[in-house]
Amino acid sequence: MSLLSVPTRRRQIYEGKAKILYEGPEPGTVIQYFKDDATAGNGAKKDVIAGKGILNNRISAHLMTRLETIGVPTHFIKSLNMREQLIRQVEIIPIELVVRNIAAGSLCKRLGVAEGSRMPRPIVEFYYKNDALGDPMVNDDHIVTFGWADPYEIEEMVNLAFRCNDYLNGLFAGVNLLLVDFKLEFGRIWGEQGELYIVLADEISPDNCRLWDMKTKEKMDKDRFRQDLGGIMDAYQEVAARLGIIPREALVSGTFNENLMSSLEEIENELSEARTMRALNKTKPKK
Ligand code: AIR
Ligand code: ASP
Repeated sequence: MSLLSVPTRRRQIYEGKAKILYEGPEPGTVIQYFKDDATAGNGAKKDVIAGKGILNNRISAHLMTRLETIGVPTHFIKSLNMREQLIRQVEIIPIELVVRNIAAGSLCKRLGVAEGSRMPRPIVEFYYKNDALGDPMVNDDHIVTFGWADPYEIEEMVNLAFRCNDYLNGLFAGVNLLLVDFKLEFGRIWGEQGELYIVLADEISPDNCRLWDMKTKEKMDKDRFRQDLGGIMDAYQEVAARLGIIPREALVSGTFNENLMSSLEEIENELSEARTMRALNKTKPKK
């Protein structure tokens, strides 16, 4: 057992449906722990999918690191172990941004559009992040009027969401996956002079992206759980394998090879070290 996997006593800041946040080692940092819990219908449906947290931790670390390379600021600092990542402490903006390229899910239910129809341009929707209310859809007037975010913040979030969409569409298409839609959350960080930064937060994984196989249109995301299609772990593992973050040898149908996965921590941290260097060069230019 590596040192990293020995549980330590830490203060828990928050427990959500799929993740737990703990106080980080330094001020301004937080440890994000990925649970195996899956919920749908605002918690009405619940299960534990062994290994899901490990895959989502890896997939999210990978995608956030890639997004940093195109200049999208994120909360991700580095992977710590199979289930945990070090992130920047942010104040979460209570708005979920959903970007849709192809009609699916609640859009089809609400508007009677056929699942699978491609929209002429991507659609962005806002939802108020509030479990008690079931995350209702809102517009920018609601967001500003109720003080959840100001117009500049909304503009920045929408711009970042479109950049993520462009980049992730290409990245997934490269591995024969169709990015149908996805949900993003953003957070605020204040700099030393009181300046505000909006950064991508939460996670990007098959829990909050709809991903279909390009050819067969097979669903490879949380809809397998929501719609009782089975094969959730196989689908999540296939996504990770196609992205090149777990080797095909690590795939075991219906479960996962924990030993092989733990040997992959180094890969992710090589990536995040490269990212840290880029960030340093940017904030501390040589004079
Ligand atoms: N989503 C929204 N709330 C929670 C999540 N995970 C994601 C879904 C889907 C997109 O947002 O995973 O990718 C749109 O969801 P829906 O249900 O509005 O169609
Ligand atoms: N995560 C939300 C829930 O637990 C919505 C979903 O993903 O379906 O209900």
